[in-house]
Amino acid sequence: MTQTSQYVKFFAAQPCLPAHVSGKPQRVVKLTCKDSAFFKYAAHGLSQLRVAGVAGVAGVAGVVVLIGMLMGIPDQVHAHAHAQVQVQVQAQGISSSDSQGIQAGLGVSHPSKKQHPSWSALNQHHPGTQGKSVKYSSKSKILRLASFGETQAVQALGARIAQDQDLPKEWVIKQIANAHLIPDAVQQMMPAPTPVQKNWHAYRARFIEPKRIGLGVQFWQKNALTLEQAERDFGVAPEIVIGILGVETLYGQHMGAYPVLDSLATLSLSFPPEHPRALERQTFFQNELGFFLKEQFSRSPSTAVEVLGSYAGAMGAAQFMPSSLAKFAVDYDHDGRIDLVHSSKDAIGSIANYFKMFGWQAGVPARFSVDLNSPKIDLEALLLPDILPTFSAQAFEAKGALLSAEGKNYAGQLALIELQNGNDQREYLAGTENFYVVTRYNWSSYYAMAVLDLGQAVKQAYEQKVADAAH
Ligand SMILES: [Ca+2]
Repeated sequence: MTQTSQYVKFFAAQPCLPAHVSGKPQRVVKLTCKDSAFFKYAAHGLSQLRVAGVAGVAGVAGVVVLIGMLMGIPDQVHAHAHAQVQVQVQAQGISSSDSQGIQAGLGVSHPSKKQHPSWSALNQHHPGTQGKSVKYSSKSKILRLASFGETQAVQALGARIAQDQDLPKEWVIKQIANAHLIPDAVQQMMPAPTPVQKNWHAYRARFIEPKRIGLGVQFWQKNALTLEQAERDFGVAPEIVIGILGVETLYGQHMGAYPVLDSLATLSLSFPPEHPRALERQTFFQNELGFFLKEQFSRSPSTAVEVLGSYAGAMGAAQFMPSSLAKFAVDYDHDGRIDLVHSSKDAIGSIANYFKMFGWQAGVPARFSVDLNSPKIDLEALLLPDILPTFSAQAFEAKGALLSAEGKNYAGQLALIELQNGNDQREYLAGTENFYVVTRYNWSSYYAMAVLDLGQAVKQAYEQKVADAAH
């Protein structure tokens, strides 16, 4: 594959055209490209538009059609389809097997590249770059450099955010100018010097272990009523919520020690240009900074506290980014405010609501086992859409992926999920539309597998404990 992937700005030639593909609400976005190239995947991160997935992108003669499942997103959001889109262009076709670069770029199936707290020790203090003016906040031990000040870049960013979020421009600029650069946040965004080989077994072992299972059982016992209520309200089973909370923050025990304003300002203004998707990521964080400031502005100054989170600005037990907080978080303990840091109920309800909004189907499995030991196996075709559910059970089997009896009866679309194990044998499974929903929380099939496996392990241990107590 070519290493010279480049970034080209696209503008939607037409606003999103509503379309219906395979019975699900989908949108087709047609984009015109100035470069003739082959596209496999594109457009994760339309700035205002949340593309839940992109599939079957066929690039010919400079036109790319993106089919994004935009689940649970209000219609008016689509009006922003003309927003600037950054699309990763690969000058060559890339097969699934050597698509590491693309996967890393997309954050799909490549957890080691994920800018996600699960993949880094959040609370570690990396001195990293030495700064002249070093500051420690009262609550955070994270190294911070001098504040940004009212530079031209700060003023331009502040003006844009003020407009996007309908906030007073002077106030926004002041907030950003007073934010401090966190060298570690920049460092965390840097691509790994040598690609890390993906290893599902190693990844799994970090999360599915006795301590995390035991604490999950305790969390379940303590929050059983809320978890049951969330299942009734949103159709999301307790073990799914538990799996997310366990993988994200050890049930709220590691929520991050980075001042969120500083992290987001740092990544909005000083994103490392070496990153293969620097422009897109920087735009993403600028957007998140806007949502964060909007939320801060809504608080009265007396209740405004320094919010801590991950180096990427994810907050609370559920590690919601500010835009997710604005769109999906709920006040589930009904105390009049959303608090994902101190309220387990708000965290549980918000996670369940997030899943529901992304199309979670109650009672439907997230995955099936699959047997690829068939002479007609067409692995390349099966892996092409990556984690996006694309094949009916029949189409899946026609391509040589044989399903369990339960899988054969599945009425939705499936994706073949490939899990690498270093140099050992790869593993495969059939991911359903619900599997895909789990990856909307974090765009990685390894992440989704860990969430599901941890939830399952906690559920078993919890049910055993309940059964033991009954005797
Ligand atoms: Ca609340």
